[in-house]
Amino acid sequence: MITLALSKGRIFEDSLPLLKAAGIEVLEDPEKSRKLIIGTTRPDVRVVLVRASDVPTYVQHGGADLGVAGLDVLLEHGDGLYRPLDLRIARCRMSVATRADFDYGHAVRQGSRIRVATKYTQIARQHFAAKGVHVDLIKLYGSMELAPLTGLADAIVDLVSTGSTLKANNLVEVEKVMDISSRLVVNPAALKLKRAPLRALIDAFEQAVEARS
Ligand code: PRT
Ligand code: MG
Repeated sequence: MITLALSKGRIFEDSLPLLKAAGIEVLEDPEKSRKLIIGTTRPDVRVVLVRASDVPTYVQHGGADLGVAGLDVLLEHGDGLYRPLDLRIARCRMSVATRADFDYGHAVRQGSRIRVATKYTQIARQHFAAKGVHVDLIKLYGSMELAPLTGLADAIVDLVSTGSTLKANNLVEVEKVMDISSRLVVNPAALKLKRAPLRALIDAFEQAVEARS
């Protein structure tokens, strides 16, 4: 049995066409069913539904053989996964945003100090360290847009897609940190034990990604 970990929402939706190209269709709609394990048209392939940020944990510890997770989630999780393939789905960018009246250019001079609220502390720490800026990181789990508006922080580091969430909260995107897309990650031990079927699946995904771009 091959177990694929996906999260509900955009990653699940965007993975469906890739699965289909690999000859796999899921037998249930996770938005309608409460099931966490979903069968597929391939009797030896099943999908487990987990929180987006739990995908690397499932794959790393063998709860799933492979999974799809955003680069943001993978960078925050750290190492321990074989990361073979950029699926180019669920694309967005990681950016710094501030209030419009905040002088970001002045705040990020070499040696200065800035307060940044984010869910993505590893990515943010790395980004400001590379600029030589001291950063006081404030870990949040959601509604980051509130932080600059309430005075909790000078800036946020968050994912941006259309930009409408920032706009609705009068925040300005002042710097792109990196482009984000989702990756197929594989458990290294599973890749040895189930080499042939996993390799075939990864190759099929790869061809589907190539065909779409
Ligand atoms: O929701 P949950 O806490 O379970 O987990 P999650 O939020 O990590 O999952 P999900 O499904 O929302 O996101 C899964 C992955 O999709 C992320 O890890 C990203 O790699 C990717 N992705 C792509 C996004 C977006 N686009 C995106 N726009 N993830 C989140 N957003 C959010 C963003 O955080 C912000 O709040 O959408 C808002 C901004 O959107 P715009 O269009 O207003 O700019
Ligand atoms: Mg979400």
